[in-house]
Amino acid sequence: MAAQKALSGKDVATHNTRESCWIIVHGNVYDVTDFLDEHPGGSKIILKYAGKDATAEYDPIHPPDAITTNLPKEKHLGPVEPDTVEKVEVVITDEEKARLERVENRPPLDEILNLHDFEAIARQVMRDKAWAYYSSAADDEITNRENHAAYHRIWFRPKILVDVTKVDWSTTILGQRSTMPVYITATALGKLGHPDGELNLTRAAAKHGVIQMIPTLASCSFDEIVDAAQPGQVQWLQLYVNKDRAITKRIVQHAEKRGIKGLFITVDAPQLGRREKDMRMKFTDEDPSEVSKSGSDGVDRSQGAARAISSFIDPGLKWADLDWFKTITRMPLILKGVQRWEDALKAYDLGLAGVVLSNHGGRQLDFARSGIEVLVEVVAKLKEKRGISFPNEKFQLFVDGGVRRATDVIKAVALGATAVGIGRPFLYAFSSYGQEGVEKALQILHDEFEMNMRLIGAETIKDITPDMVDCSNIGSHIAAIPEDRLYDANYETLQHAKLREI
Ligand code: FMN
Repeated sequence: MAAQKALSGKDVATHNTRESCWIIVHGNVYDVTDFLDEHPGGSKIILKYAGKDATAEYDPIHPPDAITTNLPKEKHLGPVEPDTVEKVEVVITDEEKARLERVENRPPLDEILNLHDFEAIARQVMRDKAWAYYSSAADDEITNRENHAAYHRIWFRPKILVDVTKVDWSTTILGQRSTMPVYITATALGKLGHPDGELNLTRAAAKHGVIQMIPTLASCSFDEIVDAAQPGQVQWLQLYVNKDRAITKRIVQHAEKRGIKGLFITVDAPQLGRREKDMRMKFTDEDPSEVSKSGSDGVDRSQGAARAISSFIDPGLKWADLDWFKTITRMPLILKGVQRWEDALKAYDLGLAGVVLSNHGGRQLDFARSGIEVLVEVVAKLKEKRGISFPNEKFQLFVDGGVRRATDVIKAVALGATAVGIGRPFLYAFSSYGQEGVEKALQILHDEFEMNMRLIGAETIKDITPDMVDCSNIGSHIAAIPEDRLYDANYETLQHAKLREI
């Protein structure tokens, strides 16, 4: 096929209206006129770049192939002559100048002592939109805070006079080795926090021998993330199930072909939660009259980055669909977002490989219980109903939400979890310090493991047993506990609606 003749930037610039709207992304021109009202993020943001190069705005929110896969072939107009494209003028506001100054003043990584520190720095150095998306949770954010607080209702019963000269906290998860019972869970839109996005996690995970769960809604493409892995590095895929099952099948089978070792199907998000910090950011950023418009697909554009990118998720997904997954893949199937023992039991009976007891980091149903609380009831009920004990190789229990210390992980392991997922702390680590930040976060966890394994009297992960914790208060939501000052100081209070500035 003959190479397409490149268009000139001048020509592209004339298509700058709602009636004829062309944009440039990664050196190629696209006619998005008919797509304006379909765009999950609304038409206004595209129109801002009509006739111009939109790459810088496009990159953090979309996988690189989003535009080529979503736009019909005839709307791909070909390459643009690079020298003829007018540079989009970037206006650096006073606010942005102040933020860049704060970035310069970050403390060196040596001074970061715990995972809370990353959050404190990230809050000051991240762009407001990114901070709002990462930190936000549903409604009053009660579950978000409870996720962490629940760990305060579990206390240790350490063993003494155990030879802990050598301690080893490595483990096996879904048949794969990991240097610790922790994995990097799936979190969408990595490029909002750092230009390398999810690749920061892939590279740091390789260095530290931990597993990364790749999100469906990553900002880097799935293949880019897999390509960045070292030979033998273990990765899983988090799946949002598309209404179009052919797309889902393609994603799943491609993942299996690329060597993915586990498929985590998210089941707690038939609709994305209302995350008000994220939503309020959208309102302050754009003209409210524009963003509240619905597209022809009926998707509400007013609800922040999260809602904007998730309209494809199938709210009709049900138990009966799980048999279909077994026919299209041989990867271990795990449900992510189980919140009651009855559903864990169903998953076990269906022969799945495990469940993640999770409420999506408090971003979905507010007043959902913490994963660690649900773990205690799941372990008890599956023992009672099916006579199985945990940890269990055939049916593995995972927990995520609010885990910030190795002691939190040890509590979950003692109660029967194979491993725990950590989300936000790694996002904050790379948003503040890139890949090195994530490496440091993992090193901190290793250091905390070493000390705490010794202090509770466990040489290996197998030696961490239920008798080492007192969780008799786990179901009590009124127990008085000392304040967790670091965590609380990081917590940003929700804002009320404000009058417009005059
Ligand atoms: N879970 C998913 O199943 N799919 C996602 O795309 C996804 N994106 C997330 C994006 C952000 C910014 C955050 C904070 C969480 C996201 N989660 C997603 C939920 C996480 O996988 C995990 O359940 C949660 O972050 C754990 O809580 P933690 O952040 O307190 O560690």
